[in-house]
Amino acid sequence: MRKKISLIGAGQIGGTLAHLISIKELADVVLFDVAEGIAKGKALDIAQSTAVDGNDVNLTGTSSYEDTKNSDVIIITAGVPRKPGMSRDDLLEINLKIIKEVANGIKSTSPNAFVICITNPLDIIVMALQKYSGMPANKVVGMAGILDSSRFNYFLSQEFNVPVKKIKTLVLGGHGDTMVPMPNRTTINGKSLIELIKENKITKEKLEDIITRTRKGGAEIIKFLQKGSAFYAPAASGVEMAESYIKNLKKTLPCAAYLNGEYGFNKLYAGVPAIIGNKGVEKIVEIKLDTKEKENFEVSVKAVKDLLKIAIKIDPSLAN
Ligand code: TXD
Repeated sequence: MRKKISLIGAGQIGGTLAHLISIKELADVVLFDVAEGIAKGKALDIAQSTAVDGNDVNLTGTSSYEDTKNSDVIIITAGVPRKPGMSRDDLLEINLKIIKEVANGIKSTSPNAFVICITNPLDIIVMALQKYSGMPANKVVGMAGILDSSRFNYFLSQEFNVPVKKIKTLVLGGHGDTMVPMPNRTTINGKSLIELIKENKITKEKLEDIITRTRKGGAEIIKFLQKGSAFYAPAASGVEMAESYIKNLKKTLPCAAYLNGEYGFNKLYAGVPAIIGNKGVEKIVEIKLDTKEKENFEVSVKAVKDLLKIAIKIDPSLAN
């Protein structure tokens, strides 16, 4: 029987997710949105595109959680993006409310689903989603690391004029300005960036510029678009996680996962490499960090903890 993926939020990322999933014939898709017409309209449009390509999947749109029942995977993009004049705290407050509603909608209808959260501010929203839903922490993850790593990869491929496939990158930490791109773990044609600096193939300054551009990768796109934020690469990243789960590929993917002692942190979500297979997050891969990497990772986790404090002020139940 074909798998079922429900997409909570049928906006820019939700629509693109639906399209990619149908092209890959990964699963039947239910597009859910409070704006029912958007969900139904996009589902119908993409369903018609399957007839061009001959792809064998069903797509439906809905605003009823009943229709998402028994999903194998749920990908959440429901939320409000930041508008001019809005503070990050305003966004946090609104999206916390939305995520609570979503958690209530999915926990009884799809208790066994693998849940991928994309809504920002990512690390806190995924933590809140796990708490509100009470679903097992290994089945609730956040998407950010694949996107951040792919941005780092792409910028390096442009700089070195090397195909993206020949580059391996890793970005750890929270999804924000403090994310931690890892030059020590990055290789181009098998050679580490550190070696390439020694060989004068790239200067330290240029590499710093690329790291800064990676950290601000989302903002660069928002500035171009004027309205809304990136959606193609975020959707592709979400699909990679869903595919690894559905096909039990056991890929090691950087994602916001629940830490229970790993990396020295407890009961908190942060961006780390995790093996995703048909049991969800099957293992968190603990790579040995050098002093500088550890320091940067701790700064990033501290930013997540600070935002969590604000979230707890908004909703004290998140403290438990
Ligand atoms: O790396 C990452 N994690 C991210 C995250 C990268 C890019 C964007 N990221 C965040 O994803 C972004 O800041 C937003 O919080 C989400 C979704 O981004 P998208 O671009 O898809 O936003 P849209 O187009 O505004 O779509 C959001 C949809 C919209 O159709 C609303 O009607 C719907 O969410 N919405 C809801 N759906 C269901 N239930 C409720 N309560 C609800 N409220 C709004």
